Amino acid sequence: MNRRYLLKAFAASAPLLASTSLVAAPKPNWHALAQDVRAQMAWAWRNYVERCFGQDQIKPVSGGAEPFFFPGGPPLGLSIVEALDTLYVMGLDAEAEEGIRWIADHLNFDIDGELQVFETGIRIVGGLLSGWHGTKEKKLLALAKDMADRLSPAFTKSPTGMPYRFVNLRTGAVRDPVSFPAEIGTYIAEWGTLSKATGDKRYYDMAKRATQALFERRSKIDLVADTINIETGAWGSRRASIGPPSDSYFEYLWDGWQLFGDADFKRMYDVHTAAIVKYQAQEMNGDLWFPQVDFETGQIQDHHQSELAAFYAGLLAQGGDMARSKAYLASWAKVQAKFGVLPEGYDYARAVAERVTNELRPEFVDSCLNLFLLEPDDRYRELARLHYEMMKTSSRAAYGFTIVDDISTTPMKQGDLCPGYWWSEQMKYYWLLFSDTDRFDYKTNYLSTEGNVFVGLK
Ligand code: DMJ
Repeated sequence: MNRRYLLKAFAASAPLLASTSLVAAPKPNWHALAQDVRAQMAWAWRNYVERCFGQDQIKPVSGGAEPFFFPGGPPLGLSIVEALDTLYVMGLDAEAEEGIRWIADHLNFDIDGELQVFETGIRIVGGLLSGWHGTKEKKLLALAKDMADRLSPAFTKSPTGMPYRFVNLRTGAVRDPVSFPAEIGTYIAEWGTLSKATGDKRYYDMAKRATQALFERRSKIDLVADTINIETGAWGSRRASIGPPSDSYFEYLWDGWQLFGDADFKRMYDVHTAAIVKYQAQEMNGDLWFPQVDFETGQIQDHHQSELAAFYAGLLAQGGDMARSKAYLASWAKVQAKFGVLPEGYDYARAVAERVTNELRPEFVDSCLNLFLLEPDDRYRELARLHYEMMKTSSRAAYGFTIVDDISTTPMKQGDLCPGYWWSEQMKYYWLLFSDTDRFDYKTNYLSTEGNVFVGLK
């Protein structure tokens, strides 16, 4: 499928969400599409195994590898850990088995090196937990616990309970007290699941305390700024944003409620959401956006919208605000229609891409899936189908799928990296949207911010 055709298809798709009636279009064969997604996953996996099995990330253009955690140090098989539950839910059992074998034989966290607590939590602890949930392989749970234990000093050594950003896996030495909401409040799903699995409540309490410590420091208008010193509690910026580096903090407030029924999380979610809707929601040219605002006055600072913020459409839906959820997804659908591939950054006031890269991002499809799970409507599948077809056009390379360095050129200029989350996120989202697989419970489920399934694999 060529780019011009896809752009036309995108343009036709944008009003779909806004209109109440569906445009009569030939109905795609969703199950055939799902098989295509599965085949692409199997192909990419084989390339990864043959080229750089065990390395953190493949470079799909050159066939090389790129570390994620320790430049020059040991890899942690990040792509394997991220892929596990995706392989499982797709029924790629031999591949999942291959991954588990590598993990059992090679993964050892007794390393004299420091890791970023947030990324390690959502990717490694989360990936191992979802792999364990799917396969019941005990070694995966043991490794998840081992890693969470090694990350714990970041929380326990902090005077406020908000974690330091880095910790040495062997010595427990901590570093960097200047942190961000996502790096402080994105633990309850992984740490809480670990508490449930091990019967040790310490993990849950640690994650909850960190979240509450941040929430308690919110401004009088119930917003948080995006930088804070975790030792002193002093804010380091005035910028409130639903995008990075705050994004998944809001997501995990809802998740603490959804996964564990903890009303404290629901209250925190409600308080922040009311403030975000009041001070940040902005309608412009018939679209809905969420600008950055001053966290104490609510005054708009800029109209930049990070692609990563597209997850918020799904979160609004989960929280029950279907109208704003659909409006926000429709705003992003229009940007897709305009560019084909979403740019990393978009200024909605000027209608220009401020950052023309695309880091092979999953957030838009994440929202399509979250809406589809609540309201199984082919419109969400259709938006995801366009996203998928365009990914194949712009990102497919010799040995897998890659980031795009410039979406504004024809053809788009490819980079050379498949980020770890690609294995855990969009491939799984496409599959779940198109396949109706019986390995997934479409009614009762939970997917983390990294797309890791902690509830719902069958
Ligand atoms: C993922 O690592 C997670 O979704 C995280 O919360 C932010 N986004 C990246 C992928 O874009």
